[in-house]
This record gives sequence, structure tokens and C-alpha cells, in this order.
Amino acid sequence: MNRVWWKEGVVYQIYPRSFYDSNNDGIGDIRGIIQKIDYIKSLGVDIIWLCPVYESPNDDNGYDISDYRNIMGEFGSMDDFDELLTEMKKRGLRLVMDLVANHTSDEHSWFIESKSSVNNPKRDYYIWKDSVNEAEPNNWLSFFSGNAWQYGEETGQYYLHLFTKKQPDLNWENPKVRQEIYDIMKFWLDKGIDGFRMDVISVISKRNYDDSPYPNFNDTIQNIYANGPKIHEYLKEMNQEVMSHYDMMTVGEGPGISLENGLKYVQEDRKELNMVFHFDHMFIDHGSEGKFDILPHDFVHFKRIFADWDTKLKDKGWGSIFLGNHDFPRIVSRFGNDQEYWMQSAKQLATLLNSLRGTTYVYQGDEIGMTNVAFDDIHDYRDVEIFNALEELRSKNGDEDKFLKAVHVQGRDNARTPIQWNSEENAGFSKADPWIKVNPNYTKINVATQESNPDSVLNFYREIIRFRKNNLTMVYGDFEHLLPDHKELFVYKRWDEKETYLIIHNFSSQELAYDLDNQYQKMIGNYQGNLENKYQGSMVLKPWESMILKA
Ligand code: TEU
Ligand code: CA
Repeated sequence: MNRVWWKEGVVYQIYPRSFYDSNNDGIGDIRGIIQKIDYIKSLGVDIIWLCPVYESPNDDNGYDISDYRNIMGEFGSMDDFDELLTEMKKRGLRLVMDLVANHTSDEHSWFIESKSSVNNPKRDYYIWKDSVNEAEPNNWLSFFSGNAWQYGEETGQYYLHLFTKKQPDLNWENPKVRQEIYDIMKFWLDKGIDGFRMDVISVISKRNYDDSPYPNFNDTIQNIYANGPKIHEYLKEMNQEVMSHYDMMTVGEGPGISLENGLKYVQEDRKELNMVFHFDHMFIDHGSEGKFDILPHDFVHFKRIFADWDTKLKDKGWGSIFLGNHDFPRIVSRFGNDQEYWMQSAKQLATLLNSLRGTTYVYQGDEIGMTNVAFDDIHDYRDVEIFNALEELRSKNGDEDKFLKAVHVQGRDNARTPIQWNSEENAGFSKADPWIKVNPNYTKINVATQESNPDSVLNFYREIIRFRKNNLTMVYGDFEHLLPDHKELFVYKRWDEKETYLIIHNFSSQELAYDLDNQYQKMIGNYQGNLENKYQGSMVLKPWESMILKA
């Protein structure tokens, strides 16, 4: 196997606003990450994916950038950033930053110029269209509710924003825009960072501006917004201009990336991206009205998605293995059991993340099993996605109680409450009131309590990450899905020329029997003890039990 650092490395995603507040203004910051760098190192991770820290008015918490070459004041200074990078390098940690290139903030100087006049040299940095029949240019909807067009008073045209109206889409048809992005990438790479996670990179090439014929928003994403005609031309150019000059990692985040088109983004010989984040398993319960229109969870489909992507990428590309991030609910609440079997299922998900083929991504707080938070008052939430959806609901006299319940299940703020460091005030995140309330269960779920408990979720993450690093079959080994139609068990084999492993997960609260096809030795599991035991014949799996067996 040709070993590659970004294939073997385990990535730890940091959402800085919620990580640790070093200067007690209630907002996480870069110095906070520096102060916790040894904790991060202690997890055994190799790469940090740092969500945006650039200058931003924070309409979408940093995903609306007003200056790509400066650090957001709330997060600190460029000196702080340089110190973080130095401290990471000292510890052999690599840094992947978030490249938000589909759109900027409307407060970026480019947009301020562009909107000022139809003749401004930067007019074509963005996408401006005339009204049609006195209304928006077409029926496109924003990911964040409402129409995707905003009227520009100064020039009487509309500009496109697939996200909030403060996030105008850049015009990638314009070679000057592409060059600006490449220069920004080189600015950060020349400072010594190791790569980029590319925000909604799948939608940077627009097809045309005809109406969408699809009532289902996911169909509009798939067939109208994503995978446009020049997406691969742009990514090839970006690779030639930038990536090919650095030893770096790229992972493209992509609504609309599918089994049919995913390989085009990551096939090694196409020289585009190293990996993508597809959303097949993340949008699995999104109804036709979007994420707050919740479908029942389909476990067999969930399993099949992992198996199908493994087959599709096998020997040609490379995958990303993630179950959550700052945009989705907490994994133990969404895919596990955050009540009676909280500990077992948090460890089970850690085992799943670390036993599949592809690069493992761990989102901050999942390593201690942080759960969803159900604020009773909608005004305890902060996410623009929630408030835009609420505004749209009110315009249709929708059911606000039903909506709040959907926010409890799917809201992005579930994953954005402050990291729970200890059981002191504000969970040790800050001495000031945090920008968003702490999850009330911080007295039970926090780093300090778990550090001293060898059987904790935290220490299990350390153990399973170490296991993956010491057994590269978990990284590069082949994959075979067993019992694909089983409604509770997720079972698969991983092997290479040296070892064969059987991984069994019982995603249920019942005890279940499983018949072994060989004699196995248990290497790691989420229930105490019995390691190194020999197993053969039928074995009983306890509720939410996970184990890795070696043939
Ligand atoms: O997310 C894009 C994206 O696809 C998510 O918005 C996701 O589809 C949505 O949250 C599910 O409802 C990226 C960033 O990760 C997200 O934080 C930003 O809000 C968004 O782009 C705009 O930059
Ligand atoms: Ca702070």
C-alpha cells in the first residue's frame, strides 16, 4: 500500500466559536485552541480542520467572509494564528483550513464595489440579473429559506445568494475571481498550512438561470445547483495553479455530490480533489421540504450508503468517513441512543468512524459523547438557518411548536453549544455568558469527569484511534459488507494480505445472536473485558455492542 498522510491521519474538526474562550468574552477563540492543544494531541488525532477564522460579520458564523487575509477580531489576531500554527507543528499536528469560495460576505470590499455600479470593474465578480416580470430572475430557493435572489437598490438588479442574502455567490466564470481564490489559497499555504476543506465546492459552476422544475429541494440541489458544467474544469485549474505545488490535502464539501458523480471529484488520476464530503447519509431523513421535514430513519439504507461508496471509490479514489459536523445534530443523539445506552452507543459510533476505509473525521465534542440540546425557547438558538426557516414558517402561519421540535432533532446549534470541559460554571468554556447557552447536561458529560475514568467515552476514543493507527488494515484494507438487509446489525469485514478483521455493531437495544464463520480474537469493544478471548460459533451481542474481532 502506498502510504499517504491524509489517508492515515485522523482529522479533528474545530468550530472555534464553541471550542474554548481564553479571554472571557463568551466567544471561543484561537488562543483558546492554543491553550487546549495538548488535549487535542492527547486524542491521537493528526490533522485539525479549523472552521473559518477569517474576518466576518458572522451572519453565518464565519462562512460569510469579508477579508480572507485577516483573522476575525473576536477570534484574535494573525499573531495568535501564527502561534497556533507553530504550536501545532511542534506536536506534529497538521492544519487544514476552511476555504469558502462559493460566496463572500456582502461586506467584502469586492461586493461593496460590485453592487455600486453596473460599470464597476468588479461588477462581474458576482452574479447580477435583471428582474423578470417585476420579480426575482427565477424561482431558485436559498438553502436557508426564501428566494435565492436579493434586490440591489443601487443598480436595480438582483444578485444570487444560494445561502443567506449576506452571502452573495461569486461568479466563477470570471477568471479574475478564480485567480483571486488561488492567490488566497497560496497566501495561507505559504504560511505553512497543510490543506483546505472546501465549502460547498460542488455548486461553484452555475448551469444557466432557468427556473427549477423540481418541487423537492434536494432535486434542485442535485440537478440545478450542484455539479455544474465547468466544475471539473475549475477544479483541474485549481489543482494545476495551487494544489500541485504543495504537499497538501483537499476535501470538498458537496451537497449534490452523489455515487454517480462523486468519483469525478476524487479519482486520483483526474488531479482534482483528494476527498469529498457527500451527504447521502446526512440528508437520509430529509423530507421533500428539507431538513425540518423529518423522515423516519432507515438503518438498512444508512448501511448501504457506506457500502456503496466504498465499492465506488475502491482502488480509484478515497473517501471521507464522518457522521457529524457543525451543520448536523450530535451523532450520539442522531444515530445512537443518548438515553439508556448513551455510553455504549457513543463508543459504537467511535468504532464505526475508525473501522471503515477512508479518512476518519471526528467533530469536537463527539469524543466525550456530547448530545443534542433541546432549548425550550427558540430564542436560545443562534443559527441563521433556524431563524430564516422560522420567518418563512410564520409567513405561512405554520405550526411553531412542531417546528421547534424539528429544531430539537435537526438544528445545527445542537452541535454548536460550548465544549463541556468540566462541571464548573459555563462548563469551563468561559467565565462570561457564552454566545450560546451550554447544554445543561454538562455536569454529567464533560472532559474532566471522563479524563479520570478509564472506561469513559473520551478514553475509548483514544483507544480506538490508537487501534486504527496501529492496524493499518483499518485504513487501507479491503471491505466486504455482510448481512446488508439486517435491520439492527451492521457487520463487515476488513482485510489485507496480512490480517482479517470482522467488525460487528448491534445498532439496537436488544440482545442479538450472531453466528461466527471462523475463530476470532476480540481486539477492542465497547463493553468491558473479554479482550483476547477466543470466540467461535454463535455469540450474543449486548445492546449497542460493537467489537472488532481478528481472525
Ligand atoms: O454547508 C453547506 C451545506 O450544505 C450545509 O449548509 C448543509 O447543507 C445544511 O446546513 C443542511 O441543512 C456549508 C457550511 O458547512 C455551513 O456551515 C454554511 O452555513 C454553508 O456552507 C454556507 O457557507
Ligand atoms: Ca474569547
